[in-house]
Amino acid sequence: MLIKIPRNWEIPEGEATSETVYLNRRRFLTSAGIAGAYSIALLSGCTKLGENGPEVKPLSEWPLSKAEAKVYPATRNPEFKLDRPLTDESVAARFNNFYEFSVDKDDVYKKVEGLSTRPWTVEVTGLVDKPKTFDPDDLLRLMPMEERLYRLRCVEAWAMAVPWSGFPLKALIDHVQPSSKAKYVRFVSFMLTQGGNFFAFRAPWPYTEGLTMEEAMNPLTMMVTGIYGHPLPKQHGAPLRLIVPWKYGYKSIKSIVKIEFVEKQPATFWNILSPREYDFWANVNPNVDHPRWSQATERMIGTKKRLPTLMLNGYDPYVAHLYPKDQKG
Ligand SMILES: Nc1nc2c(c(=O)[nH]1)N[C@H]1C(S)=C(S)[C@@H](COP(=O)(O)O)O[C@H]1N2
Ligand SMILES: [Mo]
Repeated sequence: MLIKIPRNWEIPEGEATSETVYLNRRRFLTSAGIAGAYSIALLSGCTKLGENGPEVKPLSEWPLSKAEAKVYPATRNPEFKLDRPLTDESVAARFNNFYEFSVDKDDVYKKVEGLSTRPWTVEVTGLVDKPKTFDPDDLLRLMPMEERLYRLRCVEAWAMAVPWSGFPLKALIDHVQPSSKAKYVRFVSFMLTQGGNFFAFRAPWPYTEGLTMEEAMNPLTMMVTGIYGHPLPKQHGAPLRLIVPWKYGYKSIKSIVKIEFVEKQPATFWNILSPREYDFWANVNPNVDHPRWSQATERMIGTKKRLPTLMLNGYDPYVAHLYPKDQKG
């Protein structure tokens, strides 16, 4: 029997605080999007996919390119220790924010299949002396690859802890030699025409993000090509994404095609959509609530556990000096 279930009922506890509630209530969902969202709600209401649902193909079963076979698994950097258990690979793989594909989280891993991640190019350009376009496999050969255990905190008050493989963004920045005029770095994801098979909602696509030069050069800031000792699967942002562990997850842009060095603070995806809710800084701060929910605690996905939110997601020894007090959140 088909019953119209209010969408919030099937959102797991802790995820009723959706980044997209704003969008759902306002003008951004296309009428097709609304119909689509309702049928997805009904389906998942019955079969309960997602976070605790059927397995995905384990990463160890995916084929590797020659360059990938040489670097995975990358050596773990012992400096980055966790205060909590790692999230299971299959839990993280079935609970994703990737709005190019879906406004839900539990079906992203299926919807990304149509995205073609090979061949792929990453253009590094703008105010740099040596602009260059990279094949992601070249980066594996050129860059100092390592593994780090990081916490990732979404602005929606859920969190995970995973091993990322990649290299410090600084290593890439050194390679292209920015001019002294460069004050910000702008990151751009692929255009929807390149594989977005579900036009989730009208928005300022492609997804874009930005950091100050100082944030980009901080040793914590990583360009990520892998997870759990294997190349990134598409739902986590293959072939190359950003990870900025002290900021809310929306800064950690996936499937990057362009990195541009610019003079002015760039416009960014969520900040354009809802500046009051998603600021440019997005620094994790338990004391600054989102206008629609508290940020004091977070739920570890795959568990019912809530943990206290850590200032700057627990990375304040590395980055607190970057911010005046009032800019932390
Ligand atoms: N291109 C792109 N990047 C993105 C997003 C997105 O919708 N599109 N969502 C962001 C958000 S809100 C979060 S919380 C993280 C989630 O990363 P994960 O699915 O690998 O856990 O990706 C970020 N990067
Ligand atoms: Mo997020």
